[in-house]
Amino acid sequence: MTEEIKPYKSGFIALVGKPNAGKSTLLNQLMGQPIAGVSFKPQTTRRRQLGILSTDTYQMIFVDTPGLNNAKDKLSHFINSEVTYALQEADILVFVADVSKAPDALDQELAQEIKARRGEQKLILAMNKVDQADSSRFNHNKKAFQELFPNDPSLEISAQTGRGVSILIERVKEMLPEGPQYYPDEQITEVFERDIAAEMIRAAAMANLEDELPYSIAVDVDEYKIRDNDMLYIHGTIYIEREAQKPIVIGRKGQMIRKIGSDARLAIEAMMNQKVFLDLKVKTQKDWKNDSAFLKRIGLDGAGNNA
Ligand SMILES: Nc1nc2c(ncn2[C@@H]2O[C@H](COP(=O)(O)OP(=O)(O)OP(=O)(O)O)[C@@H](O)[C@H]2O)c(=O)[nH]1
Ligand SMILES: [Mg+2]
Repeated sequence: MTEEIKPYKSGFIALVGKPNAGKSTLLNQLMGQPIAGVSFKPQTTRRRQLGILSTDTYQMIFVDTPGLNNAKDKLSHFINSEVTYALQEADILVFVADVSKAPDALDQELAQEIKARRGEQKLILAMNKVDQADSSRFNHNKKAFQELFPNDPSLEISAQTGRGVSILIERVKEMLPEGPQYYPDEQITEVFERDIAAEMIRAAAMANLEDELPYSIAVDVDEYKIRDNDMLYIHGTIYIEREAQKPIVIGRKGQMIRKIGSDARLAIEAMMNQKVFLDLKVKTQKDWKNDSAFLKRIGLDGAGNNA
């Protein structure tokens, strides 16, 4: 008797949705470990990042994307092109919705855009943050989101607690097309650890700084190495747009930069499972959001080329 051999399945699954919906939190939950920067402020993610889940029978390549925005600078142009690229490449779309709030104009715009561009792609509506929403509002919001995607399956999840996430994986598995194993078993992302460290420093800065300042920040890791004592030594530079922003990032007697540094260090230590020494500096880079050479240097230019 011959045993039936099931074909290997694989595919790209884009996590899309409004800024702050919980896409990166979901990516970390799907992977069972933190690989993407998360903060409570919108627009934390600026570029695409893969989370690769491999088994003997399938490989799911989740693509975390930045939330779309409508600003006009070169950085925003890059961010939006990252989303477009992920949408084009994906076999399956997971629309992450924050159901603690009703869908707004941006949700509708995104839903329209997806409807217009989507060909054969399957879609799952992942109604996120169900741990948070109170039940009466939640039912109302849930229905409103389902009306945006009337013909697609939906499910409730909490990216934070993990509720519903294994069901999401099951659904994705059913939808996954036959395909090759694109990445080796042990590879979990395509981004270098030092780039993830930079994202975690930026997420910590975003979480600690108020108002619009977080959007003026870029982070570059200029040194990343293991020292003799087995300590990971990281030197990062926080770039701001204007000199006047410097004292805010540094804070009174350096309090702010120390807090950012210690939050970021804890996040990187959790990711790397290793002791980290983190040294941070603050520099001004005038109007960097429109400076092509600078954007290229820190990896925020050239959509589609950095996979
Ligand atoms: N209560 C609750 N909070 C959540 C959940 N998922 C995400 N959050 C929080 O929502 C905020 C935004 O999460 P992110 O994962 O950074 O959101 P994102 O969609 O990646 O945001 P951008 O990168 O800005 O597009 C963070 O404060 C998360 O802790 C959830 O299931 N429940
Ligand atoms: Mg994100």
